[in-house]
Amino acid sequence: FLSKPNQLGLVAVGFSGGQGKPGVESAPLALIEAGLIDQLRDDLGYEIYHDEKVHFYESILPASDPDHRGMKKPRTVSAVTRQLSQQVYDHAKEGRLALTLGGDHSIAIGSISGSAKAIRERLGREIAVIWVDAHADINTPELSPSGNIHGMPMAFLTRLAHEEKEDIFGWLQDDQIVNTRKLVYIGLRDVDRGEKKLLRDNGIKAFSMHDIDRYGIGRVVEMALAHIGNDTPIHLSFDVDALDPQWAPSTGTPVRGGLTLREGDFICECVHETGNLVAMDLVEVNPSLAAPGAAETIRTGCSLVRSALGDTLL
Ligand code: B3U
Ligand code: MN
Ligand code: MN
Repeated sequence: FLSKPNQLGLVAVGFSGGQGKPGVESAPLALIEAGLIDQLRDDLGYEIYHDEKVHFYESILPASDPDHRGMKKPRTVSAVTRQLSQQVYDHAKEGRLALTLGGDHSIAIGSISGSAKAIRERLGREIAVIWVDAHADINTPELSPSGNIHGMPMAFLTRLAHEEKEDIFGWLQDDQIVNTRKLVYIGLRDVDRGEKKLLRDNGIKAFSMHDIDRYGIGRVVEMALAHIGNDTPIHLSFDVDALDPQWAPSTGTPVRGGLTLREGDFICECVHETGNLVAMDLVEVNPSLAAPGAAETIRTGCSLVRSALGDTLL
């Protein structure tokens, strides 16, 4: 599905406004300083398209941003994701693989809407989303226990949540929306009551840690890929908190009982092997939390991206 499979479009997003803890905005620089871009260029052979900066979007942030429907910083998150959507679209429209380094998970509203639109225009196809996370991030504003928009991106991307106001995600057009049948979760273990009902009522496919214990990661990935179909462009949205805190302690909402590093890398390797990956997000690395574990978490993040982009063990 990529017309230029060896070109990688990179967007570094220094954004933390989808949740309350500062520090996650410094992850893109930390990942780059750990050598991620060099590894992708020198070891995996990608031609990297990157504007050489981390975006903080200072010039487009609203002066005032009161809560709306319980959402915190709705206009800020909306403005940033709208801009990011265009950036990812510009890469994906060229037929490049689009890699977004966050930032908190609210930025997926931008990255996924951008790749969905580009793939529709370029190929007339719907993308599938593989969402790897401890959390389902599909709260509607009314269901959300926190008001943090990083717990809501999949609700807006599927239109389970809708808002008319142009400056609060009203800019999302039909061609940027994801079909609930093309969404699959892996790694869930901290899902809110309202989200569970939403997943059930809408028949959304989800593999929890329980499923991974029961079937093993091999069969779970097989079933997840079978669900979306083997001829479908894939956007992989990877929240580092899917991994056990042992491997990714420096993240805003760590949840025990998660994936091992190998299980995380394995998911990414299998997605790469499909040949259908068109875009990836890596989010929720927060180098300022659990400071002793920051370096470990950054290493984990680099490993996940390399695995999805074609690094192999042999
Ligand atoms: N589901 C909760 C908690 C949460 C979601 N995503 C993260 N935490 N990282 C919420 O606030 O929506
Ligand atoms: Mn998430
Ligand atoms: Mn999460």
